[in-house]
Amino acid sequence: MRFRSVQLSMRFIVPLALVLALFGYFAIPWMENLTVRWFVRDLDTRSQLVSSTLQQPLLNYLEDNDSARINDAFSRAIQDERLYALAFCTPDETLLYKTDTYPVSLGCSQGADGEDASPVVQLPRGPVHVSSRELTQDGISAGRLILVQDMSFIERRSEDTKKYIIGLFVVLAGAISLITVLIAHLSWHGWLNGVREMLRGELSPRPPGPMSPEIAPLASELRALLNEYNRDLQGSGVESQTWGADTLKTLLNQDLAGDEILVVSNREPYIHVNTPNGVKVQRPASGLVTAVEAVMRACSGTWIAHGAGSADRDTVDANDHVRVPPENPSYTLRRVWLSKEEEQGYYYGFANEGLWPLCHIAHVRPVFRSTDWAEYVRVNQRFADAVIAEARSDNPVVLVQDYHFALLPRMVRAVLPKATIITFWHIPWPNPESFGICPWREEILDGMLGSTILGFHTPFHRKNFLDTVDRYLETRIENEASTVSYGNELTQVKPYPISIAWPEPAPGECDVAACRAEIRQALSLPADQLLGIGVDRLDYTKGIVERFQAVERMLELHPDMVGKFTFVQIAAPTRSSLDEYQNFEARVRALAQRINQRFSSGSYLPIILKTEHHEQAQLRTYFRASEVCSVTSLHDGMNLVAKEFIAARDDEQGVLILSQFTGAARELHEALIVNPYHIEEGAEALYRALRMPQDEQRERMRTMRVRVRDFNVYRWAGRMLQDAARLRQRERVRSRINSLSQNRVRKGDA
Ligand code: GDG
Repeated sequence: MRFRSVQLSMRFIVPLALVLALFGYFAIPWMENLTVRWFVRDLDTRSQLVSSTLQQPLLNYLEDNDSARINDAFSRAIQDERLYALAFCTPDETLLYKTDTYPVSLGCSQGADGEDASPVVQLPRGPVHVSSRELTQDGISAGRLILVQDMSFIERRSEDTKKYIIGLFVVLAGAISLITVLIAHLSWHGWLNGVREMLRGELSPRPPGPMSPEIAPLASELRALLNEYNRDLQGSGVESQTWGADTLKTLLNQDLAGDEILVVSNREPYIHVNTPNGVKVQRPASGLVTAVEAVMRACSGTWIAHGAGSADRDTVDANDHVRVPPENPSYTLRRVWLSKEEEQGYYYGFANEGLWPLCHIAHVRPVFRSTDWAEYVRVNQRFADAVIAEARSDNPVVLVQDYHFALLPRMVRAVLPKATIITFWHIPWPNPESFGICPWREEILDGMLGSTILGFHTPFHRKNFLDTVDRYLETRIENEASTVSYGNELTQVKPYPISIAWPEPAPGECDVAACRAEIRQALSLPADQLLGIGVDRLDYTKGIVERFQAVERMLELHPDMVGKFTFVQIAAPTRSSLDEYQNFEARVRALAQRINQRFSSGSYLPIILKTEHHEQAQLRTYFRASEVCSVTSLHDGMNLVAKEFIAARDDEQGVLILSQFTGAARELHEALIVNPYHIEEGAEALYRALRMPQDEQRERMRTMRVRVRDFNVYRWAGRMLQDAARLRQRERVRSRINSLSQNRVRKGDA
C-alpha cells in the first residue's frame, strides 16, 4: 500500500521536477540580463548627478586655467568607490585633463557616438560604464567631461542573485514535492479506508454519515465483484447450482447410488426429557445440530449420538433406536449411553477443558489430564463400534462431527477400510505452536487422518491444520490438490463453510410489525423502544462481556440513547458443571447488574439477560423484532446466529454487528464488522446501527440475504458429498482395474 502511494506521488513529482528544471534553465540567464540592465540605468543616473555637480566648478576652473584645482576636484570625485576615473576633452577631442586611473585606450572618442552606443566597455580589468557630458558656457561648448564607473560590483551582485534564485528553486521544488507526497499519501489512504469501510461495513471513529461521493458509485460494483470472488474461492463446478433439500436427495440417489449415510456427533438432535407434564422433546442449542439436522432430514440414514436426556432411555427401542423428527419421522437416531465417568472425562474433561480452549483463542488455558484422555480414547472407540454395528455395508458414508471424535475416523477405518469418512471440524484450528501444547497431538492428528475428507469452515483453519500436520507428522502434503498423504492413505483437506437451511415462511408466523409489538409487550417496553438482540450459548468464546461493555460505552457516549435502547441477551446454559463456565455466568450476571444499576430509571433497564433455553420459533420472533443483532465472538468457527438473523429479516431491515474473528465475517461483508476487544468500536457500531438509514439497511441486508440463501447448509453438505462421490467412483474404478489385472495374471498362470 505504501508502494502504491509512493508510485502515485511520483506521478506528480516527476512532471513537477521537469517543469522546475526548464523554468530554471530559461529563467536564470533572463534574470541575469535584467539585473545588468537595471544597474546600467542606475549608473546612467549617477553619471548625470556627478557631472551636474562638477559642471560649474569645472567651468570656473577652466576659465581661470587652474589645472591644479581641476586635478584636485577630479581626485576628490573618484574617491567615491564606484566612480573609477574622470577625464576632460576639449571640443576638438584633445584629452586635456584626466585622473591617473583613466584608461588611455579610451581616449576622447568614448561617449561621443550618441545615445545609441553601449555605455559598457570591456577593459582588461573588467567591464566599465563610460558616459560623457557636454559642458557649455553661454551656449558655447567648453568640452566634454568623461566619467568611467566601475562595474565589477554588478558582476558580484549578479553572481549572488543567481545563487539565491537557484536556492529558491530548490527549496520551492522540495516543498512542493513534500506537500504533493503528503496529499497523495493522505488521499490514497482516505480513499482506501473509505472503500474498505464500504465493503466490510468497517467502523470508523467518525459519526455515521453518508458514503463519500467518490466511493458511492463504486459500491455496488465492488460488492458484486467481491461476492463473485468469494464464489470462486469456495470451489468450482457446483457454484451455479441452487442447493435445496431436493438437490441433496437427488445427489445421494444419483452420485452416491443411495449409499448409506451415518452421522456421528456428541450432541443428539432431539432430547427427550421428563417434565411434570410428561415426556417432552427439546432441541439443543447447538450450531452443529442446527446444520446437520437439516441435512439428515433430506438424506435419511442413521444419526449416532450420546443419549443425554432424562427420558431418552424410555423412548428408544431394543436397538437404542428412535425415529425422528417426532412430528414427521424421516431418519433414525441411535443413542449411545455413557457413564458419568465417561461423560466427565471424555466430554467435560478432554473435549471441553482441553480441546475447546486449545482451538479458540479466548485466553482461557486448556487443561489436559491423562485420565480424561483415557476416557476420550474409550468413548471414541465406543462410538466407532456403534458406527460399525450400524453399518449395513462395508463401505458406508460416515459423517463425523467435531472435536469430540478426533480418534474415531482411524478406528472406523481399521474395521471398514472401504468406508468414506468425512470429518467436519466445527471449531477453529489453531496454529502449530498453539496446537503443540496438546500432549497427545500426534495421536489426534493420526486419528483425524483416518478420514477420506477433512473439512474446516475457512481456508485459514485448513491452512493451520496442514501446517500442524507438516510440523508433527511424517506426511507428504500436496498444497494445490489440498491432500495429505500419510502411510498408504490420502486425505483431502478442504474448506466447506457451513450455513443454515433457508427457512420457509412458517404458517401463522407474525409479520415484522406484529413480532415487534409482541416482543415489546412481553418485555413491558414502549412500542417505539429500540431493541438489540444477542443469542448464544453461555460460553466465554462468544464475547458476551465485551458486548455488554460496548452497550455501556454507547450509553456513556450517547446519553440520548439512555431510556430509548434496550439490549436483550438470550444465553442458553451450556457445560454448566465446569468451573470456568460457572465463573463466566457469574461475571456476565454481575456485569449486567452493574450496567443496569448505572443507567436504570423507573422501570427502564438497558440490559435484559435471559439465561434460559428458548424455542427456535421464539428466537426468530426476537430476530424479527430487533433493530440490531450483535455477534461479538472472540473466536468462532462460523457462527450460525449471524446467518439466522439475516434469514429472519424478510423485511430487509435490521443491522448485523459481526466480530471479525468469526468465520461468518469472511462471507458477510455487509455486516458492521468489529473487533470485539475494542469497546469504543463496538459502542460506535451499535450507535451507527441504531441510526442507520433504512435504505442503507436494505442494501446491506438484501446482499447478505442472497448470499445466505444461496450458500445454504445443503450446499455445505452437498459439496462434501459430491467430493466423496468422486473419490468413491475413483476407488471403484481402481479396484475394478486391480481385479481385472489379477484375473489376467491367474489365467496366465493356469
Ligand atoms: C459450533 C461452532 C459453528 C442458541 N440458543 C438457543 C439456540 N441456539 C442456537 C442458535 C444457533 C446455535 O444454537 C448456535 O450456533 P453457533 O454457530 O452460534 O455456535 P456453536 O454452538 O458454538 O457451534 C460454531 C457451529 O458449530 C456450526 O458449525 O458455527 O462456530 O462453535 O443455531 O440459534 N437454539 C435453541 N434455543 C436456544 O436457547 N433452540
